[in-house]
Formats: sequence, structure tokens, C-alpha cells
Amino acid sequence: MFFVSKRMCDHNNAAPTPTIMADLLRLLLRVAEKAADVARVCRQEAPLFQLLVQEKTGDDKNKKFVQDFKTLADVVIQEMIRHDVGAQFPEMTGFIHGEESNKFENGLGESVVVTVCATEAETLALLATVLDGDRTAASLLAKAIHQDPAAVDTGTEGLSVPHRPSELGIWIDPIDATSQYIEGREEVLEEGRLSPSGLHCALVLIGVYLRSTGEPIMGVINQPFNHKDPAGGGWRGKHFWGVSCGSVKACSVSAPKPAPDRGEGGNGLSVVLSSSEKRLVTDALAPLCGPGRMMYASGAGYKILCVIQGLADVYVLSEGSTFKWDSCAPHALLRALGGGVVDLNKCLLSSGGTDGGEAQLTYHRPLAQSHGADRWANQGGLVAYVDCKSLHAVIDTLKDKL
Ligand code: 2IP
Ligand code: CA
Repeated sequence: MFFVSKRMCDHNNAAPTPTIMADLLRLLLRVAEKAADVARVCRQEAPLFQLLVQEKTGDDKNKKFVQDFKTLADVVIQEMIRHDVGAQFPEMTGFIHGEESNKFENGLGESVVVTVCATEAETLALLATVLDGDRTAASLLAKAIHQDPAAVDTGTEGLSVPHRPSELGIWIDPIDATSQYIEGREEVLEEGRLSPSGLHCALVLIGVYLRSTGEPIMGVINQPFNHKDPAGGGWRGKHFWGVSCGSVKACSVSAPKPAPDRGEGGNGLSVVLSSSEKRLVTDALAPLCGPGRMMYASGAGYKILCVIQGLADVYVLSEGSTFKWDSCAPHALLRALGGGVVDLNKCLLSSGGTDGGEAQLTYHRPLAQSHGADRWANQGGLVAYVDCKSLHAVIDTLKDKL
């Protein structure tokens, strides 16, 4: 890990202070931990859980699902993050985007805009209106939202990046892999192995990007259901973070070992895919992968996390079924490790060999001629990688086949 620039100056004035990025990272780790707590509380309390599920409609619907879930937990978590970040960095208000619309319907068909209020009592009262007057459920939620989580030890003191909060935007996915979160299957994770589905695929994702270029520069991932407390204290989470801005690269995870040689005797590339990936793609990639090294897993965020952790060399997706909120945070971690997330179609169309530079996904511009959530789709599909050699191998293989 290394840091640049030690300029000291005022928070809102022309030049940035070196501590701002460390402050922002600490805040994001804290709110992500609070978000994970809300996610856990919502699963633990049966009456609360029943009330969480709501169907998406119209332009907000993710087309990939026959039935998508919109949960109150999603909305509450997103608004809590928006509230806490806006309170400490008012310059960022208006540039904190999330997957969910905060309009919620209660059982009486009344529409309520869910926000986090100044006090726990006010938030409780507002939530009770969405929960059909269920004050027990509302108070459990309000308590989790307004709690002060234990400080997260980041080891980021002195982290310095030459940007002001007014230059940054945020993408939040309050709970990625909602279907796994709802289904709630409990898996014991094996060290060094990818586990395809279950609660551990559900992630809180918070990514920071530069408003001018759309480059992802900071990411926080919280995995609320990483393991069970052996002493019977319930689920425990795990967090991951990364910063990548110019020459400043720092990450809580160390870079995985380089992908194995793909020559004779090599193990082949390990690839993680969506279970709905096209046959054309799986058939084309199969010869690149060694036995058992083509894997499937749920959750766009979880699949990128597998690449970050070295559990797979690449994540390949040929469809535009992920969104900016799915990829921004883990993309920042991959950049911190020297890798990235590229637009697959752009790479396939580029005539020269790609170093991934030109085709990196960006986060600041909506797609013209699209509506609702689709405006923020990663339309050309994607490849997530740490080692450029793995990216080249995938692009060379898919070039004439898609
Ligand atoms: C989903 C979720 C899905 C993923 C989809 C995302 O986000 O991560 O699991 O599909 O692309 O948009 P798949 O698992 O097939 O890769 P959410 O759960 O937040 O809607
Ligand atoms: Ca998502």
C-alpha cells in the first residue's frame, strides 16, 4: 500500500485535504456495517421479514427476473447511507445514487416516501406507516438505522487522494443478490473455494466515482452473512475496501497470485459465470478452462468479489443484465489490485489488442434512449479481471464467436 500527496488545507476550499478520502472511506465502512446490521435484523425477525418483499413494476423492474424483489430493507439501507453520507459531506448530496426508488406502498395502498429522519422516534413513526402500523417491526428497524456501530478498523490513516467531495459521486446497491437474501440458504464457506449460492452472496456495495470521468476510485463491500459466530451469537460479516486514484492504490485484500500459465500442463483459466449465461459463451470458454474451473455463482457483486479474492481469474457476462450499482464498488477494488472491469462488447469490437484501458466501465453517464433502471445498465456485458493476461485470453477466445 502506498499513498501520495500530503498537502494540508481546508475541507471546502480549492485544494483538498489529505484526510478527506480517509474520512470518507471510514464513513463508508461504518455505514456499510450499519447496513449489514439492518440486513441481519430483517432476516432475524420473522414478522419483519414477511413485510419486506415487494414486487418491482414498470421501468424499475429488472427484466432478468420473472419476479423481482423490492424490499423495505433495500430502501431503508439505501436511504440510511444517503442520509449519513449527506450529513458529513453535504457537497455530495444530489450525487448519491442507488438501485431503489424510495417510494414505498403500504398495505393500504398508500404511497410513502421512505427517508431517514433526524431522530429514531421520527423514523419509527414514518416506518410504522409503511408497516401498516406495526410498531414492533418499525422500532426494530429504526433502532438498527440509528445505532452507532462499533468503529471499523481501517488502517487507512494518511490515505490521500487529490479530490474534493464536490468532485465525487456514489453508487449504492443496498443488497445485491436479493434473491439469495430472501431465500436465505445457509452455507459454511470453505477457505479458498467459491460457493455458488446462499446467504453469503448477498452484499452491501458502496462505490465512489469521479463525476468528471466516471472512473471508480473507492469501493466498500460488506458481506453481512460471512460466517456464524461459533459461540451462538448469530451471523457475522466481513468487509473489503479499495482505493484507486492515479498512483494511489490501496486495498484491504492482497492481490491474488497471477493466473496460471495457460500452456501445456497449465491448469487453465478459472471463470465464474451467471447460471443464465448463453450456451454460445460457455461452449466457447470451455476449452480455456481446466476441469472444474468453469464455475457458476449468484450475485453480480459476489462474482466480482470472487475475482478480487482470487477464487476465479475472470467473471464474464455477455448480457447487459448488471447495473452501475452492481459493479462500481467491486470495480474500484479490482483497479486497486491492478485489474478492472471492461465492457465486453467494446473489447470485442476494438481492432487492436486491449490493455483494458479504453474499455473500462464508467459510472457518470446514463444510456441515451433507455428508461428507468435500464439507463444505468452495463449494456455491453463485462469482463472482471485482476491479471490483464486473463482478459486477453477471454477476448481472443470470444472474438469471432459472439
Ligand atoms: C442482481 C443480482 C443477480 C444478478 C443481476 C444483478 O442484483 O446480483 O444475482 O444476476 O445481474 O443485477 P446473476 O446472479 O444471474 O448474475 P439485485 O439482486 O440487487 O437485483
Ligand atoms: Ca444488484
